[in-house]
Amino acid sequence: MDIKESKEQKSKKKLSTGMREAVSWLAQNPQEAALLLPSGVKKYLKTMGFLTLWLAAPLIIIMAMFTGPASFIPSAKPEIYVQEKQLPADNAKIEFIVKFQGVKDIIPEGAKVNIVIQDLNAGAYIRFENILTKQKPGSPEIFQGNINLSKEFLNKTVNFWLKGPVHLQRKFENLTIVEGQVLDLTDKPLLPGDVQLPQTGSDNEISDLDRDYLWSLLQAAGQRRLTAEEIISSDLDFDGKITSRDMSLLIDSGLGTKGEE
Ligand SMILES: [Ca+2]
Ligand SMILES: [Ca+2]
Repeated sequence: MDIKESKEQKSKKKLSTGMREAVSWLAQNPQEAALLLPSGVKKYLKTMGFLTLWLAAPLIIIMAMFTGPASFIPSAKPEIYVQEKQLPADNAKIEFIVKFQGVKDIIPEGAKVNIVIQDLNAGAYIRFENILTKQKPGSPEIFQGNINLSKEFLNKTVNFWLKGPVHLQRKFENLTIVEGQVLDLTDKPLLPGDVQLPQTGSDNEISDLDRDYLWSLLQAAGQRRLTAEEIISSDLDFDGKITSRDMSLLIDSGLGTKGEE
């Protein structure tokens, strides 16, 4: 009994030693080991390797997006960059300058205007809304802006309408817009006083309604803090406040004055 057991133990020992040696040889000689593997096993290992790679790659990318450095996430381009990139080939970038009567302070935010251009021969119209203009350094009343104008309106006789946020509309007749030339509209300043009424907005006329609403805001400004909407609606000199200066500008423009149609 003892002898039999000891024989079995001996053969087990021999087998396990042999296995250990074989495994260690395979580990040290991977190229020879690969040659010894049956082709089915090799194919299986290859497939598993590919699968792991393809499954892991998207997972690694997703993890990097959430945990990696901020630079990995594509950053939003500034608006102006996008606008210039998207300028179609048949458009021209036209720079214009405009005069807002009564502006005295430095206005970093700029002011927005609406523009309509009509080709007098073809009859075609084009409209631009909320075009941002920026104050020119050293000239508080002069603001500069750009429009991406279809080339069909260049070198033609056009009518040009311009309206400021709280200003009467101006009409510039028989203009010719030339690419590369600044369109100077400062000879007819935009007159302030057509305030944005809470219900009806502006109507291209300076009336009692504009004056009364501005007056009510002047009174309210002494009692409470005005809302941003209230200030924007009637801030005729863009200084961020409703003061008696805004009322003076409205009166100077003239009660009953209408914008040019
Ligand atoms: Ca009005
Ligand atoms: Ca003001």
